[in-house]
Amino acid sequence: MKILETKTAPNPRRVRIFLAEKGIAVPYEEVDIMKGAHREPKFTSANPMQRVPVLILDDGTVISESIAICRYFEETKPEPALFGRGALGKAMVEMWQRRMEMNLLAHAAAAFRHLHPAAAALEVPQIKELGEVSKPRAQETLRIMDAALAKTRFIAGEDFSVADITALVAIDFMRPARIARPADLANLERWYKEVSSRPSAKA
Ligand SMILES: N[C@@H](CCC(=O)N[C@@H](CS)C(=O)NCC(=O)O)C(=O)O
Repeated sequence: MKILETKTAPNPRRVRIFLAEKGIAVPYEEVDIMKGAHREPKFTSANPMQRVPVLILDDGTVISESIAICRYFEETKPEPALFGRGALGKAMVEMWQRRMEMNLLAHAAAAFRHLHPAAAALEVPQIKELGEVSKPRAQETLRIMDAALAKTRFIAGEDFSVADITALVAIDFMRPARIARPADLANLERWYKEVSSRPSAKA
């Protein structure tokens, strides 16, 4: 088993944090997406979407998409549960995970991909307006998170979950994406301090 990833990219970091929380060690193989290694035939035959991360099982089965990879490991090692417990808990995690992915990580990624000179080879063409419009949308999601975090310790409730992982990775990626984090979101800051001080955040 191995994971093809790019150490500096946000989506692989989601999987690394998830595995660190689970206490699972998987060998990683670096793919330099900035040099286009993910567009080579060998990588493309594993993942035609040409994206990292990719999990390759011992029998050659390929799983791509960060959350699909995380779900695989949730099933093989259920504790600690990171996708919630029971009907309500699982639904809450799913809801927040999707919100964090679609309304925070996707906007941070769009701002980076459409505005940052380093992403010019990845995003062709770069559309400046798409990048700019993503910034206030990401900030709006932070405000929604702040209101939720006034009531709960973690984003989907009282337990740390994959939704927190996606949110943490997205917020950290706002730095290279050059999206400012509003200073007046006290609940968000309290949560950010706690989740970023977990040992897994360094994975
Ligand atoms: N939906 C995918 C997104 C994966 C993704 O966008 N990966 C980026 C790195 S964070 C990538 O491989 N980019 C290469 C490219 O854009 O050409 C997932 O959740 O894993």
